[in-house]
Amino acid sequence: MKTFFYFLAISLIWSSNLHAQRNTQSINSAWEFSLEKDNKTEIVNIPHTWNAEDAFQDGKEYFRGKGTYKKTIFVPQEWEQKRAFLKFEGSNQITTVFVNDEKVGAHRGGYTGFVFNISETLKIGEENEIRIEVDNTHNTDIPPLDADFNFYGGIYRDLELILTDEIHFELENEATGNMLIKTPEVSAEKAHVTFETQIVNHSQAAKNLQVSVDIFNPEKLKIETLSKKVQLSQGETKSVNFSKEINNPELWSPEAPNLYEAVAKISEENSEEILDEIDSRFGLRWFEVSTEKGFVLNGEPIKLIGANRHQDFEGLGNALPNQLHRSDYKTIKEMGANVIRTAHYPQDPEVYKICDELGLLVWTEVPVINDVTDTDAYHEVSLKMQREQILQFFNHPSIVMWGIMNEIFIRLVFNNQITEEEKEAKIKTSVELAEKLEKETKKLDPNRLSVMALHENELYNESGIADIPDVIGWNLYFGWYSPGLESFGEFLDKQHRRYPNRPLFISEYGPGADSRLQTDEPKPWDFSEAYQLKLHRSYLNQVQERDYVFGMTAWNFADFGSSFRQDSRPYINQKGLVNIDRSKKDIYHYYQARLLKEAFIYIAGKNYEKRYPKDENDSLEITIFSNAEEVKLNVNDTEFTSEVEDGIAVFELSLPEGKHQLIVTDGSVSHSREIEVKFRKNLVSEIDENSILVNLGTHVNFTDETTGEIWISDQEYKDGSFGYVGGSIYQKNDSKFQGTASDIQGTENDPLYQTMREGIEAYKFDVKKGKYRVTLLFAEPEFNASEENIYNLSEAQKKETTGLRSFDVKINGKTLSKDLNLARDYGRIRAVEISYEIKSENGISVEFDENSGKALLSGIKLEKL
Ligand code: GCB
Repeated sequence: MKTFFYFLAISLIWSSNLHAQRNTQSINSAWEFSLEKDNKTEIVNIPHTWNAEDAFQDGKEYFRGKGTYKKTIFVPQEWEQKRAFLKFEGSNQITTVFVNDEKVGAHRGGYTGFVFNISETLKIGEENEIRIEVDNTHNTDIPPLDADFNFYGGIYRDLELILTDEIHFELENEATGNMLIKTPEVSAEKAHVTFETQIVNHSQAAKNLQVSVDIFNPEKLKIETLSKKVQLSQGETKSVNFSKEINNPELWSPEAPNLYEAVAKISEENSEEILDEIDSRFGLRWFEVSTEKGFVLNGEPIKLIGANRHQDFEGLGNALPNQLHRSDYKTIKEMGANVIRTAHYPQDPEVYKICDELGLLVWTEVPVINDVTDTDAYHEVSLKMQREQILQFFNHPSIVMWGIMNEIFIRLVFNNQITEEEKEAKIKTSVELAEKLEKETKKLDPNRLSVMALHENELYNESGIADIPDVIGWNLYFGWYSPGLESFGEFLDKQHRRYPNRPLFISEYGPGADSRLQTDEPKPWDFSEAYQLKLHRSYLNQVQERDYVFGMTAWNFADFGSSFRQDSRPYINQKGLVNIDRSKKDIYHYYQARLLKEAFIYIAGKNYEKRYPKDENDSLEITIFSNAEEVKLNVNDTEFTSEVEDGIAVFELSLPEGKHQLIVTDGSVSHSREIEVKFRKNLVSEIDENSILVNLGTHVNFTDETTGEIWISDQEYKDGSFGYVGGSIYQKNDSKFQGTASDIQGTENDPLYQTMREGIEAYKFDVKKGKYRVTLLFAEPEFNASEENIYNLSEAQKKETTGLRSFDVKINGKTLSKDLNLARDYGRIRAVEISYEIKSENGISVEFDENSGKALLSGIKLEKL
C-alpha cells in the first residue's frame, strides 16, 4: 500500500519567481476511489461519477451512497507563506473534505461550486492526504427530492487547487471568489457598471494596498484603469468597490455577443509587484418583458425560441469534459435557437461562458423540483443554492432569468395517500419557500427576471404561488400526457384572459421519439419521429400566433438518463431533439428550417430510406424541411415543385420499385438522399430475395440498428399476400403507451417486443413451395402472469389463475410448440425468439391454439432457406 500511495503522491511545482501570483491548477487526475458498498479501489480521474453505468442497467436501482476519493500531495517549503484552497465546480451531493484526517469543510447540494481553505491543515515539507467523501444518498433536506432525471453521485465537475499570496482576493465565499460586476443601468448611450471585490490580509502585519480594475473593451483594448488605496489591518477582510460609466457601449445580443473584460489586481502601495489578480468577462445589455411587447432586448422585440438542456451524456453520466458541454451549446446555437433553459439545475461554469460567447439567452434555475420538505434545513439549503447560483454566475450577460422552482405541486397532485391537512401543509410550505426564494433572488439581483415553471394544474393559480415570480413558465404536454394539440393554445388563451398582465413562457413541451420508429400515420405515444414533428410544428405555430407568449424552450435538447423510465429506450427520457449520444433526430433539422436565417434544406428520414408502399398506386410521403417559400424535388429526372408551409414541404409520390436518388433544392442549397421502394404486394412472390419481417400490433416500422433489418408495420391477411388473422392490438390497461411500457429483458429492440397482437388466431404467408425458417418473437407483458402448467389444473382453476397464458404453436397443421407458457418457460417481460424450419407445399400458416388466456405475437420473420 505504501508504494501505491507513493505513486499517487504529487509534488506541486511552485516556482519562486511566480512568488506573488496566484497559482491555479487542476487536480483532477489519478484519485484512489472506492464505494462504501464494496471494498474495491480503483484509480479514477475527475470529472467522475459512479453511476454512469448502473443508472442504465436492467432491473436494479442505481447506487446512492458514499464514495471516497483519496490522494496524497507533497507540500514544499515554499507554501509556508501561501494560502491553499480547493475549488469544486460541482459534486453531488454532500461533499466532505478531510486533510490528514482533519475535516476542513462540508458542502450540501450537487450543482453549484464551493471552496475550502486547506491552508491550516496542510503539513509543510511532508506528504499530506486529501480525502473527499461524496454522498448522493436521498436526503430530505437537499433538493432535488424527486425528479425525472438521475442524481449521479461523484465529483463530476473539475476540481482545482489554488495557491495565493497571504494577501489575496477572497475565495472562501458563496461566490467562490467571483468579482461581482453589475450593470444596473444600460442604454444605447451609456452603461453604468460596478465592480465589487473583497480582499483579505492574512499576513502578520497591517498593509497599505492598492487595488485596481483594468477594463478592456470587446476588441481587447484597455479603456480604463480604476484604482483605490486601501488599508488593511492584520487578518482583515474588506470590500473594495468601483464604478464606471461606459459611453456608447458595445451591446451584447444573440447577433453580436460583445464581451468586455475586467482584471482586478492587488499590490502593495508603491510596489509594482502584483500580489493577486482575478478577472471576469461581462456584457452590456438591457431587457424587459411585457404581455404587449413580449421580450425586448436592447429595445428590440425578440421571440425567444430554444430548448432545455440536461447535463448528461451517453456512457458518461453527468461527468462530462468541458468540450462536451461546449459542443452541446454550439449545436443548440446552430439549430437557430436564441434561448436555453438549464433545466433543472445550475450547470458547469463552462456552460455560461459558451452561452455568453455564442449569444444564447439563459434561464438558469435551482433544483427545487416536484416536492418540498417542510423543514428549516430544506428551506435553508434551497436558499443557499440560489445565492450560490446567482453569485457565481452573476457576470454572465447571457443569463436573463433566475428560476426558483419547477412543477412544485406535481407530487402533491398525484399523491392519493395524502390527507387534506397534509396537502394544505405542503402548499403552505411551498408558497413560503417560493416567497423566500423570490426575495433572496431580488435582493441579490433586482435587474433580472425571476421565473417559475408550472405544470398544467389550477393549484398554482389558486395557491397564489404563480403570482410570486416576475414571469411564469408553463410546462405543457397537450398531445402527450393530456389529449389534443389544439388544447395547448386554448389553455394559453384562457390563462391570458384571466391574467392579462402575466408574461408567459412555454418552458417545456414535446413527445418522446425514437429514430428507429417511422411511419406516415403518426399517433401520440407511438414514439415515431413523425409524431414528434407533428407536435413541435403545432406548438411552434401556436406560440408564433400569440404575442403575449414571449418564448418557448423544447423539452429537451437531448435524450437523457432517467432510471425509472421504461419507454421505447428504457431508462431514457426520449423527448430529445437529438439522441443521448447527440446524433440528430429529424426534429433538430426541422427547427433549423424554422429558425435559421441562412438558406436551409433537408430531406427527413435517416432511418426511413427503405419504404414499403402497398403497390404502385400507393403513394409515399417525402418530407422536406426548408426555410424557402418553394422547393424543387428531382427524382428519376423528373422535377416536382412544392410550396413550403411552416418549414415543411411534403411530396406524395408513387414511385416504382427500386432505388431512387432524391435531390431537393431551393435554388441555393440542396440535399440528397437515396431511398429504396419495395411493394408489399410482391413480398411473398419474391421471398427468395427478401425475407419478410413484421412488427406486430403497431402501425410503425422498426429499424434494428444492429442488423439494419426493417420490421414493417403489420397488416391483415388477404388472399395472395401475408398478414394476421384475428386478435386485436395489445394495450396494457389504460396506458397511453402502445403495447407495454416495460423494459423488455434480453434485447435492445424493445419496441419490437413492446407492441403485439393478442388473441391472434394465425399468421399467414401465401408463399410458394419450399423450405423456410419462421421466427416468432414474443414477450409476456404481464408482470403477474402465472407460471402454472395448464395440464395440472382443473377447468375452474384455469379460470382463477391470474394472467395464465398457454397456447400451442402449429405450423401448417403440425404442432411445433405445445403448451407455450412464456412466463413459465422464459420469464415475464423477456424477449423470446423461437425459430422453426419448415417445408411447405403451399403457403405457410402459423396457428395459435389457446389452452388458457390469450395467445400473443410481437414479431414474425419469414426467410426462404
Ligand atoms: C416535466 C418535468 C421534466 C420531465 C418532463 C417529462 O414537466 O419538468 O423534468 O422530464 O416533464 O418528460 O415528463
